Amino acid sequence: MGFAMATGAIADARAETYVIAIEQMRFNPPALTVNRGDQIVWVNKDLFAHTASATSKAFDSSSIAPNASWHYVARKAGSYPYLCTFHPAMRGTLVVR
Ligand SMILES: [Cu+2]
Repeated sequence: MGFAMATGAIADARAETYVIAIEQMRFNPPALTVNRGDQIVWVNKDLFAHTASATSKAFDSSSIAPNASWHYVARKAGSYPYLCTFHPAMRGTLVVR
């Protein structure tokens, strides 16, 4: 299913929400590809705070408390490596197409 060629307003009309769990010091899934207009929700399932911070500064959740979440709507295509600023070994990549 799906229409790989969908772009622009059509893609927005089909916007989806993706969840990235933050648990056990990892982003799960560590790599995610979405379309422009899609929403990504990072849900912190750990017992301490994390961030989802693009190394390019394109997005930055700032501190996400335990059991809290942060959402972001991807507007610009690109590949965005990100990390947790509190635990820089925690890394993920968001690809927006
Ligand atoms: Cu962290």
